[in-house]
Amino acid sequence: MELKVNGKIIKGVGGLYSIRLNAGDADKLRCELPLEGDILLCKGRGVFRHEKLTLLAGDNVTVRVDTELMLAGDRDARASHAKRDTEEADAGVLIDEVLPRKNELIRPPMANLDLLFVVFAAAKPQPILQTIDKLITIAEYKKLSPVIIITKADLAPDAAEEYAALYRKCGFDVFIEGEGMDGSALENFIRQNADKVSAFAGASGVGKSTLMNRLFPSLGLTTGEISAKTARGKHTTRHIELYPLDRQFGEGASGYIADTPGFSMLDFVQYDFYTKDDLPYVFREFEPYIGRCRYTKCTHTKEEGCALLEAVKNGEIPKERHESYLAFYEVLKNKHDWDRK
Ligand SMILES: Nc1nc2c(ncn2[C@@H]2O[C@H](COP(=O)(O)OP(=O)(O)O)[C@@H](O)[C@H]2O)c(=O)[nH]1
Ligand SMILES: [Mg+2]
Ligand SMILES: [Zn+2]
Repeated sequence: MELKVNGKIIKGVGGLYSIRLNAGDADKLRCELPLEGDILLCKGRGVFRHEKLTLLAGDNVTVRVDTELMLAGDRDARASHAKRDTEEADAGVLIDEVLPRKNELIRPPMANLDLLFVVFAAAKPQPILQTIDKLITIAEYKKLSPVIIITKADLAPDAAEEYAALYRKCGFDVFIEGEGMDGSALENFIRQNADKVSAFAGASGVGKSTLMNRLFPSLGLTTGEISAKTARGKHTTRHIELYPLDRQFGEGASGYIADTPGFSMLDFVQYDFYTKDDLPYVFREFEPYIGRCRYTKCTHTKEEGCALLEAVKNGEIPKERHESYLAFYEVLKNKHDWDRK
């Protein structure tokens, strides 16, 4: 018998995807098969490759299950969770269809996000505001609400407060975190958004995995692999993985939270997501000033009578943010041939 069931890609490594089935569909499958848990391991149809369709963590998919083939498959492999997490797909299971995406990101590569936590450290590594602003503006452009998290405040409490003030002034929600600090405000925020799909994004080493482990110990316990120890003894996240929030908050929580491997500055600057015409609109604190400049074609870089430059001078817009704007403008102004991602 052939069955079609729906679920979400929660992890993809080397062309092998972990699909978490929707609750009703997992039940449907369990009527036919001795399925343990609600995760299927499978590949995508070959046609996806031909169409150059990259399956992403967060994708909602339809999976085709041949129950006879699956039953005939290696049951021992299915019984052992450890083995299941290795390279073998379940027999008779294939991703058949990818449902339309609400949005997609290339860095980190994910689909259907509601919220993006932009994470940076108050120190170690020293934040590069341009990188942070780039991530924020991409999130704004894709219409996923960016929320700022400043980590390692224990190492540089004053710097953490200054960065927080800067981004709060622009109208963002900001959370300050650090070793030995009370993370309950952020935990509450995530609990209130437990029906959403969110991700922790930011450069590697800023403390994303550490924070996730601290806030959501039950996610770590059930998966045991939020931070895998490498030979060097460092915690690294090698791939994106979505963690179901019901593990932490109980059945009503239908959302997911993702840890991502982060990115290097180099990965990041290669991608152009929006044009220079979009640029003023992806800085939310610029909004009240747009349309008030002397020249209708004002670029807000150096013109006389620019309302935005005036606001920077008066301290209404943080000058660091306008510096990011200028830097992005410089890159974007010479580009004509957009490969929008
Ligand atoms: N002092 C301090 N160190 C931290 C904090 N969070 C993470 N670290 C350290 O920073 C390093 C990188 O953390 P990790 O969570 O792997 O960063 P990720 O790459 O963003 O996931 C590790 O050595 C952590 O122990 C923090 O709040 N305070
Ligand atoms: Mg990590
Ligand atoms: Zn202007």
